Amino acid sequence: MKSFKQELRKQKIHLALIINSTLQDPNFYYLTNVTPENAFMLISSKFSTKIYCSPLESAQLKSKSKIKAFYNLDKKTFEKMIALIRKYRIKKIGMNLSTITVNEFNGIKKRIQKQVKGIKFVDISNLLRKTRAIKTKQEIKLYKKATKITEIIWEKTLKYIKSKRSITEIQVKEFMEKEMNNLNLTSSFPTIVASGKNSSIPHYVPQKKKLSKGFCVIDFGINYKGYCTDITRTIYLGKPSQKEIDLYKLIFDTKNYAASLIKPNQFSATISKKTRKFLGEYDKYFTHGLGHGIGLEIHELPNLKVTAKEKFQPNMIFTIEPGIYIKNKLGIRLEDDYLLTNKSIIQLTKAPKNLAVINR
Ligand SMILES: [Mn+2]
Repeated sequence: MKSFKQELRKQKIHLALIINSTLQDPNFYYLTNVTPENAFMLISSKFSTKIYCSPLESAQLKSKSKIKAFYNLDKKTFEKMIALIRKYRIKKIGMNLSTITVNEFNGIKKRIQKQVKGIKFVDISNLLRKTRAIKTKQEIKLYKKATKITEIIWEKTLKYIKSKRSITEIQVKEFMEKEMNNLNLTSSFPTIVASGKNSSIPHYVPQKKKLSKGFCVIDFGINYKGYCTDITRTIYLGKPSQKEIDLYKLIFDTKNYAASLIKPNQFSATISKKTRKFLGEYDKYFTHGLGHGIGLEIHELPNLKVTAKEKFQPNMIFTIEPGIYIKNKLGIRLEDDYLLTNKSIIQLTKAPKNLAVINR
């Protein structure tokens, strides 16, 4: 909240209007620690933050939130907001245009502009994204725990696959999600289990189909107290050739190489370009970005790709996930979660150096 307000001041935005309505804005939770279903929040450097939501929700939410000014969302709310806008001479309102429908935005804008002549609206989606990209101490602590749990789930999954003579992709996915549920957690996105030729499809949807011989790519993450983890492990069923072992090693080394380059103030695009060079002739089989920030959403800033504009900054948490995909043949991807401090890069999860081989 503090750094968000600072940014608002810098950009001379007198009021931010954060709304949970048809679409939920993750920034509502980020700024308040609660997620009312239907609510809006007024944030300004000129007065203390106010939340308007249903009285059915407010009593319970108030005890969980740092914000104590909860008001009923009713017919009078709009008039109250107009009164505040007038009282504090607000000229510019910031709204997150990434999490509001076009109709809702146009409706609000029209209603306010009718009452307050000349008032301007600006999009603050990027400002919010930039604020969220820099994690707080509390968020970092939470991520250390979340990534540990993610690795424990992976270890259990590997044991489970080893223990079964024959098993389907869906069964692996279901096992993982059951393990998450046992811990009162959910997956941060649909778990990917792609075996054999299917491993060459980066966003493959697991099928009721027995794990075939060859590489098997498993990409998953958990949602821990609102925060997403995201890791990928590649294992091998059967007996890998030396060439296949070498390809796994190439991806492992590529991930380490990328991590070794990342330092505060480095351009993200430069890291991606250098890493692609490292892959040499296999660059053409690396068909997606190098990684992405993680947080309340599974894809946040920074973007790790050749077209990214941003620089790395201390306290960013992101994934590095090189992969190669050879159509109808094989796919290999390794993905770990990293924290950049002002001194060094800390690997929060650790993909194994040696390819895990399951005899079949
Ligand atoms: Mn990812």
